Amino acid sequence: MRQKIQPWRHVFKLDPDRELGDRELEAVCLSGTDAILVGGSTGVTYENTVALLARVRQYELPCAMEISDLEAVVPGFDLYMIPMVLNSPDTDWILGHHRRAIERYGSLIPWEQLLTEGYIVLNGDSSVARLTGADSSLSGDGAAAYAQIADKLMSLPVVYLEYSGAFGDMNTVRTVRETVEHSQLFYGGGITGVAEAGQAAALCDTVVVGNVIYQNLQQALLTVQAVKQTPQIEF
Ligand code: 1GP
Repeated sequence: MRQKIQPWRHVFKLDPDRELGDRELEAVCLSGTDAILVGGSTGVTYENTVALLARVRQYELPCAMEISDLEAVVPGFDLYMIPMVLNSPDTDWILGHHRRAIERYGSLIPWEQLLTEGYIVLNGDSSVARLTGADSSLSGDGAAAYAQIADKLMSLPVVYLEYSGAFGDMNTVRTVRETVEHSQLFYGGGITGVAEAGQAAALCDTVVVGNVIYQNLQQALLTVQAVKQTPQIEF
């Protein structure tokens, strides 16, 4: 793996709006994953985020929050991931909410704990696509152009290919991979087992696994080693 800002290869994304039992949470946190990312597109509140953070804090792994709603920002995470949805036509999702956050919180913002993600939303049926109106009908070259805006024009630390809920087009992911030089490339979406985990891991720096935790925990746990044992293809 190339030297990246976060040495994370595998991340589990937990949704504060979904139920996960104590035993299941323990299995997730002791699975060998590199970090827990707390976030979701809908139903995330201050209360359910605090509650989930407190439970994850029983374990030693890093816990980051991906901010999607200003009202739900909770202090105490190790890191805050800030999405800028580059392929949304609504500038609120690129910098509008961000401007309001800075106006509201100003000097309270722990800048050194923030990591900006150049989000490219590629599954039109996902909640995040509906919420942001993202143009997810992009070709590989279109997605790669947005990725280069993040990587080369904006120097964002992270490019996040977000297929939430559906496994992505690996040709598109490959095209993006070929063009991203500096940003850490995250992939998330539709990983339900080791085969998909391995494919995404070959092309991306960091693989995010979400939904399957709630659908088939055993398969979810197997993705950890699948990702970690897969070498990245060098381009
Ligand atoms: C969602 O990218 C993550 O934000 C992971 O996607 O839930 O489909 O695994 P899944």
